[in-house]
This record gives sequence, structure tokens and C-alpha cells, in this order.
Amino acid sequence: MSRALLIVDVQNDFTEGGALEVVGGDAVASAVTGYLAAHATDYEVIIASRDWHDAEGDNGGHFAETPDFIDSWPVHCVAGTPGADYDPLLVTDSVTHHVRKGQGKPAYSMFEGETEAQETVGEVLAAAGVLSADVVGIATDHCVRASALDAIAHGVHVRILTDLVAGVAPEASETALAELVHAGAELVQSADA
Ligand code: VGL
Repeated sequence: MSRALLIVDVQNDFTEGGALEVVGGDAVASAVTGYLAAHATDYEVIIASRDWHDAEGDNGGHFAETPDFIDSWPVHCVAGTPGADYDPLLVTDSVTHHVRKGQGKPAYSMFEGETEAQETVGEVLAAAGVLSADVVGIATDHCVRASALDAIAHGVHVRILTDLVAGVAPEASETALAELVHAGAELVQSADA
């Protein structure tokens, strides 16, 4: 049975010191690197996504001068800038597919993006015969949530590795995890994965 690891948006703008820093982001980046060192060979595909917004315009209302931090946000992850790079604490050597999303529009799910070969994540998973996927990254209450829901919608059994995610807001992150369980996801610690 083919397995995938989905690494969501472990980027400088979402970790400490970034434009939209998420508390615990650096710790997630380091811990995912440690997890990969031990477990990369467990996965047929390892897909990492990056938010990759346009410098011009507001990316379909995603950027705002007075953001609500729910549907609108400060400028973040502008394509080609250091904020959009992977956090250097994340070692990406074992990543098989790099996905970019959000050019000119909001795109919370990595399934809305494309690989360098212009495939969707759904196409990559189908081609590799992936039946189960583990999801890690940032942010639990936004892009992790949306990516995991889309993976479930693709018919893949999803596990969230709960010590390898970080959220913007604690309550919304709890709600997101509960929603994911309701949708069929399993919550597991990476040590038990
Ligand atoms: C994200 C807020 C805005 C995320 C992206 O990666 O979860 N959150 N854009």
C-alpha cells in the first residue's frame, strides 16, 4: 500500500520571525526534519507545499491592510522572497514533489497548487496509488485543515501527526482537529506513526 507524507507550508513567513508567524512553527520545522531522518523511506511520495502569492495586488482579497486573521492576512509568502522559502530548519532532501499555490488568489489546500511538472497533488497521489497519507505542517487551523480535508475527499486515509503541526489560534486548531476526526482522519503522535 502506497503511503504519502504531506508537508504543508513550513515556510519562513509562518515560523517565528515571519510576517505571519505561528508559535511553534520553528519547532515543527525541526521536528519534521527529525521525523524525515527516521521515516522518509516509509513513504512512496513526500509532497511539500509552499504558499506562493503574487507581489502585485491583494491576491483575491487574501492580503489586507487591516486583516481579520481568518479570511484576510498581512502580506506573506510573496513568490521569490525569503518569507516564501522553506524554513531552513526543514531539510527537504527527501521531498519528492514541491508544490506552489496561491498565485493571485487564496489557496489554503495544497490540492489547489501544482508541482514543478504542473501536476496537481491529486494527480500525484493517484499516479503513485497512494491509499494513505500523513499530514504535518502549518497552520493546523488553515492550510493543514484544508489539505487534509481534500486528501480525505480524494479517498485517502489520513492521519494527522499531532506533534508535527502548529496552529494560528488554539481554539480554532482544536476545532479543526475535531472536524478532521469527524471527516475520518486519525490523530496520532509521530512516535506512534
Ligand atoms: C496559511 C493563513 C494564511 C497557512 C496561509 O499556511 O495555514 N494561513 N495563509
